[in-house]
Amino acid sequence: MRILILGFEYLPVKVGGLAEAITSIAETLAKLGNEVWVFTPSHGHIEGEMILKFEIAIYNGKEKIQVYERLQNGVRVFAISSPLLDNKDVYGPGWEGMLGKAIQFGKATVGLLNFLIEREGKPDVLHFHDWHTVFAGALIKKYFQLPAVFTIHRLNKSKVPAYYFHEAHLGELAPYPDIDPEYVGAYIADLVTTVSRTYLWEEWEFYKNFEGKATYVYNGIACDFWNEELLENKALPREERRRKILESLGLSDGITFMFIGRFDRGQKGVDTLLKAIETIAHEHPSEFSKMRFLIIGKGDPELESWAHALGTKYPENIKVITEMLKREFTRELYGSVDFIIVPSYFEPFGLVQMEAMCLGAIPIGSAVGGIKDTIISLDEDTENATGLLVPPRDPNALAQAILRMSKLKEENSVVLEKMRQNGKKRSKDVFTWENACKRYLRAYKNNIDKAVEFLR
Ligand code: NHF
Repeated sequence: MRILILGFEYLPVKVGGLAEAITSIAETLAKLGNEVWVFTPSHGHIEGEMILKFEIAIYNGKEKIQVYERLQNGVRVFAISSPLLDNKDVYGPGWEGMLGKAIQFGKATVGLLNFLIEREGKPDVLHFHDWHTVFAGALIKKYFQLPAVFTIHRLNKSKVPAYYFHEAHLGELAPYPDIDPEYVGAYIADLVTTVSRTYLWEEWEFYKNFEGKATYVYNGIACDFWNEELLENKALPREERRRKILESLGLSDGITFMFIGRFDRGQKGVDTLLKAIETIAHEHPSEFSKMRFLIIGKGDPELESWAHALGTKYPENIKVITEMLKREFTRELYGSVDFIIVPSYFEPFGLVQMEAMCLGAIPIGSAVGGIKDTIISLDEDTENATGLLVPPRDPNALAQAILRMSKLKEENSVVLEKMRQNGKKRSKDVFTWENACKRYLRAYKNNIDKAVEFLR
């Protein structure tokens, strides 16, 4: 099949998990024998050969567009460049800049597809990702009528004034003053997918509007990178790796829990973890003295200073790192610590629990979205458990879970070793990009099961 993918992030340009997901989908589809074209804004990453130059009409003026083509791991990547699209702020500059980029990208994709179709014929399917590519997806649907799949990695629920749809030459899709672009994307698509089954049902208020064409396709995890074989100290026993890495961070050895993620107020739940740690420190001081917490990430300044204050209060137990870590070092951490805490309020799929499982760290995660679907909880199935699920936004429940796992660890329980092995197996065998892409290939042909309310 020839597949056209639209993504606002594509590696090496990366803000969050989206770039990893779209790049893995494109490369795996290519590996499975498909011809894959990716259209993406340059965001200042200019690489490859300039293949096309043209102008688009924009705000009563003209904008010069240039397209650069490169071959990246079997995928033809077309980076679209203009003074605005070259801005390094992927989702900006500002809200105006963001919308300007989305519209320019949309109009430019039509010019590029006109050019390619004349030379090579048309793609069999269009696969566009998240709301930023909706203008582009809708324009391609309008001018080329390709079968289209819209994948939502995370609902944004924003509103865009109808004026921008008129500017994008899509006035017919904007009958109200304020329009949610995700509705438009799902409306023009033939199939709408999101990245886990639980997230789809959690957001049924949105997806029910598209019942009959809504379904899910799980992401995968790149086990070739998140792999124990690549650990620097792979020959050492895990406990020894833990001792060494804690020492390098200025901590003595102990039962180690790690959080890694954005410090935000709306999704990742670092506040739930900080409260849970405070509870354990106050109410269970002797257990707390055996615990080590690595809290890694950055974002909201108040959350950062709360974390730092805890780190200063309990320097023997808590290490806070608010700087970007190299992926390789993060891998060493996953391969050394005992537990990973993923306290998200919601999580469409979630990479952290997957990376943890690949490297034998046991996840303790909120029972939401992709976390719930990828972790088999000790409370559900002792034999096949890969981690522990806790209710979201509940610091007391999280504190109890941490105490419980710490006790299991202290008793040197065989249960934990089994969980580690189960997690490695599940991440390697079930959540592969190959499985994800085989399902997308079925989605492209609409040969796929749907979310059905009366069968729920
Ligand atoms: O893993 C890639 C990522 C997800 O849960 C994640 C999210 C955004 O919030 O699909 O997209």
